[in-house]
Amino acid sequence: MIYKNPKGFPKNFLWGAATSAYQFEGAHLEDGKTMSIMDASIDLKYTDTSVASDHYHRFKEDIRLMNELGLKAYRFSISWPRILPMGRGKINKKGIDFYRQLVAELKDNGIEPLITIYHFDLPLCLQKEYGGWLSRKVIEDFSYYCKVLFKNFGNDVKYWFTINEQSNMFLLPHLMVFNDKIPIEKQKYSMNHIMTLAHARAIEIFREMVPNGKIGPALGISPNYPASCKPEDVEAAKIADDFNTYLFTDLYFRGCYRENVLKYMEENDIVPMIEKGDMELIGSAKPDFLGVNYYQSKAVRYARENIQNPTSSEIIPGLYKVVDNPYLDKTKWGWEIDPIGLRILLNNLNDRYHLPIIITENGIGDIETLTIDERVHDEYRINFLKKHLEQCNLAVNDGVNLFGYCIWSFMDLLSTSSGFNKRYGLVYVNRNDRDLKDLKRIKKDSFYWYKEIIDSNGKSLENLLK
Ligand code: BGP
Repeated sequence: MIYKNPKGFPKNFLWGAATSAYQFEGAHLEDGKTMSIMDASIDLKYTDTSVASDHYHRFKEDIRLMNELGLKAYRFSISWPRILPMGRGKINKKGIDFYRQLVAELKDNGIEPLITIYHFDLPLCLQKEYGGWLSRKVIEDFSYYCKVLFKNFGNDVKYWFTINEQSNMFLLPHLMVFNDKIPIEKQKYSMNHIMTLAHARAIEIFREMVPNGKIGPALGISPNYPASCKPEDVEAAKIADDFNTYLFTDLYFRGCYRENVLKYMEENDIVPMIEKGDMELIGSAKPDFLGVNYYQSKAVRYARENIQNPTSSEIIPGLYKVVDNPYLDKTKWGWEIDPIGLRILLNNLNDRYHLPIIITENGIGDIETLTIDERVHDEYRINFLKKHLEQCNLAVNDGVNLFGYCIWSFMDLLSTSSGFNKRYGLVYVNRNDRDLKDLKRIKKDSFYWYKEIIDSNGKSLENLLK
């Protein structure tokens, strides 16, 4: 539905951009920081996190660019092993100092800091000691880490995200570390339960320590369409949403497991250990908002029980399997580009939970090189962002309480799957996977475009869309 007299974006809308520590900072073993599981990941070809975009050494220059862009908000994550090199116990003062300077510099430039507490980078020592997210011991260590952050930054930072993309053990299992002696499916549901408890504890502690702050999860969501109007496919799409989205959001916002997911776990003997008090804790932690990372939608059809070797996370035999959507273009990495899917998703989430929503990540990765006159003409990015923002605006008109939008990413950084070969930034970083070059920052065409959008609080979209 298109409105005849649409309203614009809300006043004080948080026009933002995002990054994460291991993808952006570099200095992975500097000033007391130890390795995280992402620094040590052997499964990911491109995770040489030692320099990344060198933000650790250039954050002042980077914030000057954010200021020039006119950013209202900047979402970044804190590196747990930079704050607590042993995962717990002794605090690394240099780590605290770095983020303190970062927050102060952002605020001096009128930019609202949005902190993600956990973005994939568990201290490696905790992985080695007790298996990381597979052990309930991590809940206590995560709670301690949260207390350190809230104590040091709670007065200065209003918006917090607990865990980025909790769904990763299901959707991107290569980002997790599994124990090869326990069936993987069992571990995934177990880790999910433990992460949900850690998220809930973080909120409980936050309420005591940061009474005026706001906190919520940031979830990666790809909504599912039925590949046809065959009732089996429609049902399959609903189930795919249950397993890939509502499993998590119902735990966060309703404090319970979805019945059908619970039955599936029982029938497959993969129910996590749910101890006395767990569901009470999960139910009592009420987030203030939901962060949504949106890149693509999926089309699914019903999948037979007897599919051979269902290796991909995109198939659950007997339930659904992901198929091509012939109506959508794809990125070079096969991600289906679907701006309207974002509007549909925002409306579904709003109807279901009635909570404020912020887009914590949205963007497009591509292979990019500089022109001779040192420019990057990224019209495809402008086009992608423009179309997604238009749908955000329509969602606002539909009644969704959308209070911010963060582009992934502010500047080129290490793509989790493809290093610097896949760039997302509004600002180019002059390096590639083989050669660090001079790491010079160069504004892409999309930088100037986004600046106009921010300056006009989204009004320039109307002109640009004609
Ligand atoms: C999200 C992550 C980000 C980022 C992004 C793009 O899942 O939260 O950290 O990596 O996806 O993914 P990729 O770099 O694999 O293209």
